[in-house]
Amino acid sequence: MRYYILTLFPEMVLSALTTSIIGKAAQKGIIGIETVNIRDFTKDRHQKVDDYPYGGGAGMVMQAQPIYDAYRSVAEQIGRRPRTVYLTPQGRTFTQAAAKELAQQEELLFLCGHYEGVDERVLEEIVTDYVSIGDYVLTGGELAAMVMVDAISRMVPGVLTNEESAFMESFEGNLLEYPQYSRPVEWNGKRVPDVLLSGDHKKVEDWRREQSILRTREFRPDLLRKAKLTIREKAVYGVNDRG
Ligand code: 6GU
Repeated sequence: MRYYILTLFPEMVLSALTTSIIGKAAQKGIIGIETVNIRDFTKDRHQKVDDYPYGGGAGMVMQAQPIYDAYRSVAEQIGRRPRTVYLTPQGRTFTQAAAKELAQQEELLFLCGHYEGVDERVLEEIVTDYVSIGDYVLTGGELAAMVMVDAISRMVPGVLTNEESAFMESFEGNLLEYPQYSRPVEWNGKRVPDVLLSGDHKKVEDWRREQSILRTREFRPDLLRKAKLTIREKAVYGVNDRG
């Protein structure tokens, strides 16, 4: 997987993506992360990349030409037009399923917008996917691109260790994570649940499963309706198709 991130703030994007698990994967060459500074492609004498919106109104609009030329430099380098994601609150909401699907690509290009928007004509020319990371508004697409690169990279073979992937798999199936405890057995007057000290693996597994279901029912009843529960679990926890 190689990522190409078109942005006016390459340092911001690289600061997060050269650190921790994603940074390690990049160092090992399992993923590649390349930022492309849109400003490097302006033909404006004053290095401007934005202008006033036709029709009036507040804010500035990022112009088509620098973005298109930045995109073309990437397409030429890789010899084809890459899957191109435009980060926008008007896009389809990013999900784990979308992360898995995008992780199958050889390369992904992310276009990070700023100001009030991007000239529609260049979007029509290059964008294959309009994606939002949730129902709130950010000042720019960079943080959203960073979120997506993190979530997608976890799905790329070799990025997580075996232990990390096994841990993750136990939380699949639309259930939230069970609570975790470590030493000491008593902290701040609170004890670790006895079952976790019992050494009975079957009991521990059953307790964790129950905790996952109870938490999901409390915090994300919408997920519980999609979760894979046994008929018995549905009866015990009072889950039906309406939740
Ligand atoms: Cl993808 N971009 C921006 N600018 N704001 C957002 C977003 C994306 N997703 C939610 N809010």
